[in-house]
Amino acid sequence: MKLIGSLTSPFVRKARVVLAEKKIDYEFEIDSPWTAENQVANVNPLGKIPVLVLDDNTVLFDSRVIVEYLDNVAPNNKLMPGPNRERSEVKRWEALADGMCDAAALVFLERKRPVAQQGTEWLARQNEKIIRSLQFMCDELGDNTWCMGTHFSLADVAVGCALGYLAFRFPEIDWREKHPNLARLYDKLMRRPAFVETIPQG
Ligand SMILES: N[C@@H](CCC(=O)N[C@@H](CS)C(=O)NCC(=O)O)C(=O)O
Repeated sequence: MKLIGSLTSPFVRKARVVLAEKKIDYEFEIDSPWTAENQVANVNPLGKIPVLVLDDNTVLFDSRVIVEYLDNVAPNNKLMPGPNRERSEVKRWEALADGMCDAAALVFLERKRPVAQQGTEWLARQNEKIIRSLQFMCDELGDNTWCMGTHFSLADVAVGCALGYLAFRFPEIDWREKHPNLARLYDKLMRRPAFVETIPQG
């Protein structure tokens, strides 16, 4: 199978971390919808990454669909629990982490526009989503070892990718200082090869 994506996207990182945690071989094709002459829209009409191309050329997107597929394609190192209630909790963590990344990516893009054209209220609205999400993550994690308690899961992968993206693009948001338990979680994740090998760069 082939994964299409960039070295900076937190959604692509989530898919790459899951591929590594599950020890699944894949080809990584670097492409980004923000580069000239990119081919992303040829495989995903939404023009977004990541995209997973299966061996029979079936195309999967978005990242949540991809990681759920990957978790089920190999029985080892399960990242999503079977029971409905726990599974929904993991998916809620993932929705929260992804939603925080959506807001952060919107801020990043808006800030690239000329200052006079930037929507101040709209930027503040996105920033509030980020700040609230961090607080929610902090409260829910508490003193637990992992997001779901004692078991490492997709929730930790998603949260780790979101925190890593903030650290990469928004060093001024000091979530480490404000939320030491999130820093502890991220540091623990950064001891895993899957996270070390996918640190955002570019
Ligand atoms: N919900 C999607 C979000 C993917 C996404 O927004 N990817 C960004 C890169 S970080 C992208 O491709 N943006 C291009 C665009 O919005 O046109 C997923 O989880 O895969």
